[in-house]
Amino acid sequence: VAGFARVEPELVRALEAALGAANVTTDRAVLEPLGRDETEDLHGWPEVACFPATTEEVSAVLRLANEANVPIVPRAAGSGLSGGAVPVHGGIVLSVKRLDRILEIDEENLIATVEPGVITEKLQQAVEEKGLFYPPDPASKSWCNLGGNVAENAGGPRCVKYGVTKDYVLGLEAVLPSGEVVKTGGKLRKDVTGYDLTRLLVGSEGTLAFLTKIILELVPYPQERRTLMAPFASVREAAAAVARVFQARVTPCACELLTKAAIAAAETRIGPGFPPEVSGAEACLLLEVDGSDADALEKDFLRVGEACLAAGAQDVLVAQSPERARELWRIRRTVGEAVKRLCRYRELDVAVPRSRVPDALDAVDSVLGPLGIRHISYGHAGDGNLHVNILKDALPDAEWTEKLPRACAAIIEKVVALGGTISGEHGIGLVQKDLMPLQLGAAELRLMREIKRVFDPRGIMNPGKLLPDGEGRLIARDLTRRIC
Ligand code: LAC
Ligand code: ZN
Repeated sequence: VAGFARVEPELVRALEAALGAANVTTDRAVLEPLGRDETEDLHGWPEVACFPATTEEVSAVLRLANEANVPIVPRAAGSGLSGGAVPVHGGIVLSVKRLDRILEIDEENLIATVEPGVITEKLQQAVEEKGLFYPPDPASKSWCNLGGNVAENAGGPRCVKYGVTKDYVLGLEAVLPSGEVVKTGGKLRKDVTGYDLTRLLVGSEGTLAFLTKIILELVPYPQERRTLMAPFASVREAAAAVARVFQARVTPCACELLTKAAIAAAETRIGPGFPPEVSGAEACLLLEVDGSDADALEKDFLRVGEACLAAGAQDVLVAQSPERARELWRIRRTVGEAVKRLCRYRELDVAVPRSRVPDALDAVDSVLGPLGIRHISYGHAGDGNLHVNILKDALPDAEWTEKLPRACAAIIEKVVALGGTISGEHGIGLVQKDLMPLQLGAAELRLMREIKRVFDPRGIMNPGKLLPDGEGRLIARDLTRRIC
């Protein structure tokens, strides 16, 4: 894609005419926070921010941007962890802030229709009041937006039983860079008419279109739940126990692996909260089972606990009340943020088949150990999804910059060899795009580039994200082999 145009005063005036002057700003104090998300070390500057309130207004902005060849960066809450919302080429940040209505909770069809700016937990609370459940629960659920969740195909602890965001999106309304409005899917659980454009747009990280309406499937709210913790004497044992839990033929609604360092980081930040037997152990599994039948749940709960003990757990502790369970989950949800405040870091978000979680952890150790680089890894082990936080600690800047890309590439090569993937839930965005050729072949990458061109011929939608910059411009494979 050739260079983009700058945002000229004439374009700002046209945007103001379309949205009203109050909903368009070039004020640097407003633009500054819109230049970053939750990914460390990244900051861009949008030239102008737009706050549309209707699909028609979104369409007007996209049409103007496309005609002027100016980048559009869709923006929801900015909770992303791969730099997807960072405006690296300037241009227009197009916010979902005023598109924040729950349009309908259809209790006959168990379907919600929302605008992209609705806070995830707000929808969850609204449907829960009606005995319904929207399960995907990213750690940032109290402030992230459904539009961002759909754009990134967000996950979370409960996805191990209930599936990730894409499993709930039945339909979308989206605006193409041309300004055309497209509708995909509908209030339909069965719909095989043509290519599945819904699935294509989910997880497209704002690089294809701007989402204006989302149709989401709901399920009955599971009234009963039990939360348990199993401490282990080693990370390896805890990791190996994960597959054993599922072999007991129970699907827990969460199966999280936490290491001692991960727990310590969270407890240092918000105060102690885990039982001492757990915080003192090398690692633990945080598990939850849920359902609507208390007796059946009790059986599942016992099977999970027994599977942990059979796999070598030092103990199995049960949260005594819903309040206690909530406290444990609050600590779990703080881990990511707490680890990221320790020092400079780079996070990988790999996923492997769950039985390979111990091998994935070994792979990380085998690459970082010899380099003397520490990592804090934790996450959705039941999904085989680990957040590997590689810590800079006191490593000099030059060494960090030199070693980090090769270490990341070496880890990803090993993960891919285990049947794994670069990103389980945080997306590719800016920080992982150069790793893509380690997993995808030339044909797959070509298809993705061509899909991008069909939706967005001028390349204005969230430029610089998801796809690697140039064919073959990657860290040489031999080089990565050399260090591991
Ligand atoms: C978590 C987020 C960071 O699982 O995905 O903590
Ligand atoms: Zn996560």
